[in-house]
Amino acid sequence: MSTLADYQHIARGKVRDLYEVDDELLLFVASDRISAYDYVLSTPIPDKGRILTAMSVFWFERFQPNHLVAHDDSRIPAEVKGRALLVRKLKMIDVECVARGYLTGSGLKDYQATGAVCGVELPAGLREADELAEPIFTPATKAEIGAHDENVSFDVIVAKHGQELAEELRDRTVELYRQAREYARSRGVILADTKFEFGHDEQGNLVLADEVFTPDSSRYWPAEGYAPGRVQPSFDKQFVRDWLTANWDRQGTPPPLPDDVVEATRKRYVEAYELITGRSFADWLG
Ligand code: PZK
Repeated sequence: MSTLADYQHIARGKVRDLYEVDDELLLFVASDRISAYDYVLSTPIPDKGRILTAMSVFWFERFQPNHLVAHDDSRIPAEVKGRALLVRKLKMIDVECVARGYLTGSGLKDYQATGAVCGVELPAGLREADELAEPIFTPATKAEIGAHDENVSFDVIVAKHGQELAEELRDRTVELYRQAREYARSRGVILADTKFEFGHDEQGNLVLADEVFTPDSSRYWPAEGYAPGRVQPSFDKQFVRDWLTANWDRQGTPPPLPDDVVEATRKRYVEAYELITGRSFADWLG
């Protein structure tokens, strides 16, 4: 058996942490923390870390090669079992690889300002949440803590990483997105966009890393009620957003969430997991 204190903490994200296990392996740990309106809320959502981990595992099983080594293993400390992944240490490529099939968020903002997203020209007249004729690659570069990732054109990725790798990142990103979107659609969910990180292994293979197709790395919308021209409800966070909109003036830090909002949101994450994977969350080893 192992304990988290055995491992050196090497990185902290908004809602997840990374530890070093040995020369070859890292421990990727998802917390129950939730972010909304750019804040990490003071109230955790019970089981969120386990649900997103289970969802990532479901998708990793479908897309190779990836960094996942094990999720049920004696090297995973008991205190994080079910919400931690043992992953292969990679040489990470510092590009946020985003695919978009629908126009929203920073993509919509850039389109409204310039008619293009990351250098990809789009037809005139598109509205919030419109589906694009073809999914597009809209890379971003990691910002300083507290700032938003910066959308950049494909040419910026070419300049930094060369034509061959840039094309490989683009093609892998768009193909992964196409496949997952088609699958999600068959389950009644719109996968609007998604973000990946890739790295190289010792043999030089381009390997999928980070978390994949979780609601923290992707926008999921219920297909029922989809209506372009307005902001779509988030599959997972809508109760939180609605409550914060009604109960917080967006000055200072957000207030703690009431129990009913926490419970409804937890239920939404379980529903998303079960709907998308066809698996029961009760069967996920905790
Ligand atoms: C790695 N991050 C981002 C993720 C955090 C930060 N397989 C890998 N090999 C080497 N490095 C990374 C990975 C992965 N995945 C990922 N930073 C480094 C990150 C989770 C929590 F704090």
